[in-house]
Amino acid sequence: TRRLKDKELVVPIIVGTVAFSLGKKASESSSHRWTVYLRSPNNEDLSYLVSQVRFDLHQTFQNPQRVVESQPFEVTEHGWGEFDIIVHVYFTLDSGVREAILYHKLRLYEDGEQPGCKQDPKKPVVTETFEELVFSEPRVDFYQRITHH
Ligand code: SLL
Repeated sequence: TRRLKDKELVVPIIVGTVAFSLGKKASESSSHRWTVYLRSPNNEDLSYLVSQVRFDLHQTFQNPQRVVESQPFEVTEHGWGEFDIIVHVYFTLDSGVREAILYHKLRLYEDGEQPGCKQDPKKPVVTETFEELVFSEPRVDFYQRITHH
């Protein structure tokens, strides 16, 4: 299929984490419950563009490569430490693009808080990384489908 030589398609996207302290229910290997997610800035369903997401967690997790094949693109876990999550975003076939790789640091503590400090279990720590997915010289059909969806 033909490509649009002088065009690029830019899609804003967000990777985020939300973490809750387990408070009194905490154990040594599980001080927090957290969720990592891929979302659209306006929270629209991403299925028109994203076919699958793989979240690569720290090697201390069982089966650290977590594949999510439908909305919502998110993984919830229990853990004790912060680390960089690698997010592989796979696109619908008509994009002609295999994947994009994004990074987001899981934060369990606010700035200035020390690991092990007392945290309110009702108060989440939320951080988000804003990204732009750029499809340069997009396929004609793909470009029209995405811009008109
Ligand atoms: C550190 N860079 O060394 C970090 C790594 C890894 C956190 C943190 C595993 C939980 C489980 C978990 O939370 N790993 O055992 O299921 O501090």
